[in-house]
Amino acid sequence: MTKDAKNRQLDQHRVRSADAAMTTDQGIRVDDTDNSLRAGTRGPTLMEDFHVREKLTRFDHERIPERVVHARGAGAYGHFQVYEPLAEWTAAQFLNDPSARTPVFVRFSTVAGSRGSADTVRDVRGFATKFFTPQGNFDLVGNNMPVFFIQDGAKFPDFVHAVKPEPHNEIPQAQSAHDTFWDFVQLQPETLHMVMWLMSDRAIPRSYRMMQGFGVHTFRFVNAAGQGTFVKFHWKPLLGSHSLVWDEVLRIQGNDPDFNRRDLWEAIEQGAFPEWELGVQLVPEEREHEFGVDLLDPTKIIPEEVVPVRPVGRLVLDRNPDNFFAETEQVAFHVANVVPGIDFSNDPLLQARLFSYLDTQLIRLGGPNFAQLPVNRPLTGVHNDQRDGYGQHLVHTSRTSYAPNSLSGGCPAAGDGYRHFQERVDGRKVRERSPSFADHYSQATLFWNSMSDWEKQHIAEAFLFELGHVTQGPIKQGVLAHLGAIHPDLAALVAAGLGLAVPERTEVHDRTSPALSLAGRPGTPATRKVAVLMADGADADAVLAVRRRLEELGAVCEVLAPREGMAGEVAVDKRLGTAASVLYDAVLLADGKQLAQLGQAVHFIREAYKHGKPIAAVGTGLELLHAAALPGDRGVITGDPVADAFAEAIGAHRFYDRDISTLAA
Ligand code: HDE
Repeated sequence: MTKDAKNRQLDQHRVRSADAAMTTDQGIRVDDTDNSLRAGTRGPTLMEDFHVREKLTRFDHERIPERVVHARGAGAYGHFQVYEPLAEWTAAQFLNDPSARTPVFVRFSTVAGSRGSADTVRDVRGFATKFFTPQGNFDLVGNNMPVFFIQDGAKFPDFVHAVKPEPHNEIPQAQSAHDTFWDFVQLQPETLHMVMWLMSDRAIPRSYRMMQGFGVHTFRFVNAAGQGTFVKFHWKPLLGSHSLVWDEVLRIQGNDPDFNRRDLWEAIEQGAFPEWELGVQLVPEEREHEFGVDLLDPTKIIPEEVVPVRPVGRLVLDRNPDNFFAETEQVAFHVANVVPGIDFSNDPLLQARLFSYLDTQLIRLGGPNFAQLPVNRPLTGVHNDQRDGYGQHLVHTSRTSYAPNSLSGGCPAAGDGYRHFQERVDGRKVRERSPSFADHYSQATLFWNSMSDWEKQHIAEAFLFELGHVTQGPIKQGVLAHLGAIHPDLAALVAAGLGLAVPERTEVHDRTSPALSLAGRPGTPATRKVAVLMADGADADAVLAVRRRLEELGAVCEVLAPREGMAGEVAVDKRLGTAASVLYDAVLLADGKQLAQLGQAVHFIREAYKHGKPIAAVGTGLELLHAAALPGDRGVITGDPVADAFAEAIGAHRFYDRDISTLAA
């Protein structure tokens, strides 16, 4: 791996004490760390035991406040490279030099859960990128959905309080399926478009590596001539956008609460570096009002079919952090970290964020010097007259800490420094929303209209699950009334499941935006996990031939057998009882003689089938397939040659159109 500047900078801070003799924090060698100093072997412990006191004090102070939102996350280093200079729109240096690799740190996260909550909950995912550019740090602090729940940052504490565990009993953890969230939704209909995304499979991504990212707000590019262009940022994963299914999610939470974190970690360790393409939607200032929505309203998109997403660069994540706390926990993103050439819009949600992130870092990281932490340090060096504070690591040697000064040169402000876009602002001070923010339904309808049949079914089922956990009838009724205004079909499906009256039919538009659907997205078997079910009697040659082909295409195969060790001549990776079908993307059945008798193996296959996963059988694996008595054969590959058809099916991800109504598994 190439050592970029950020790596070199971090190298200076890495501490590897494995072989060194133990010392206290003061550097004094420790003779014994297992026994405290006491008066006699059975006597009281002595205050003068400075080593044990220090050790316990340090332990007592290990925790810092978790993030108020996005507490649960996973990060990685990598680099970004622009394809072509974007000088026409932005002066940002890292967006104008195709030969430069800009180091990045990315942190993915869920929003609602605590730091130790499960990864695969129904939630929005954070997708925050810190670019260490030659002009300082640029943070693109986005999500995996292109809109947000509220239009004004003033509502953020209310929204977060509503979705978080309820205050009296702190239940439920990392779930929106409870009264306070849905109460907020029914009373605050600006949430509805985002709620449609949240009820869709976008909220349960298969992998951080397989989800889109969005800057959400409209930002502004500014070119060297000071000319502004509105811009919306998009990340598109090269592995395609894919999701889990809800029943699977519930089971993964028990089997592997670290499912997404582990997936990212393992892919990078195995050299399968995840990649995204950065895209921009560009809107010249004079076209601002052409789209029927207000570009400052963060609950709206500009459909890609209206303003295409122009691919501008590539992000690669190629290195795991060395220390979770030092890097992933202490990374401090801030929407206001922008470089010359990138500026804000007046989106009232974005404007509130400009205050909140700095404020939160002060309490979370214990004072104003958090930018000195290795993961946060810009590559440019920092020169100013800001001084002191908790945790000051720098030894400023100059006699002066003010500007201007005549004693030591000071730090003159540079003429070519960051210049805010000179937008003309003129208005009365009001606490009012613009009437152009008033429509809360038409894009929720657009989202519903754009879904395939199976996506619609998943959305309706998600509403049923969520509202099924709401205890107050009027809240369900309130939500249902809104669903009626989004689409009568959706309202009818949900009303039927809840046993409630269908709201009166309203007229809705029939526009679509095909880019919103996850259906039919091209896929690849690369990095997909395939469970190979084997036992002693399997035809090893047939299995290995398929396995070889899948691995050539980048898939990861794990051999599962009734016990660890060897299955015939093939090494076993895991005991069947330790694994679960929900942790794999596809199943290859390689033995039927022993496994067909094993309930665990039969359950494994039936569950994989229920979750739409490709299944292939070779040799006596056909007997196992037979024993599983699946109700259909969509995505079940048995004919010869198996390998390529299986690989294609894995790339297609899931067979959502299977009839699973008779499967109890
Ligand atoms: Fe955040 N958000 N947010 N947010 N947000 C935080 O900052 C906040 C919003 C997002 O991996 C906090 O360091 C306000 C939108 C991500 O470290 C906090 C408002 C979007 C992350 C905060 C919003 C985001 C955060 C918590 C409404 C998508 C995790 C800890 C005005 C575009 C970054 C922290 C990481 C984190 C405030 C709305 C994305 C409290 C006040 C919209 C990805 O400052």
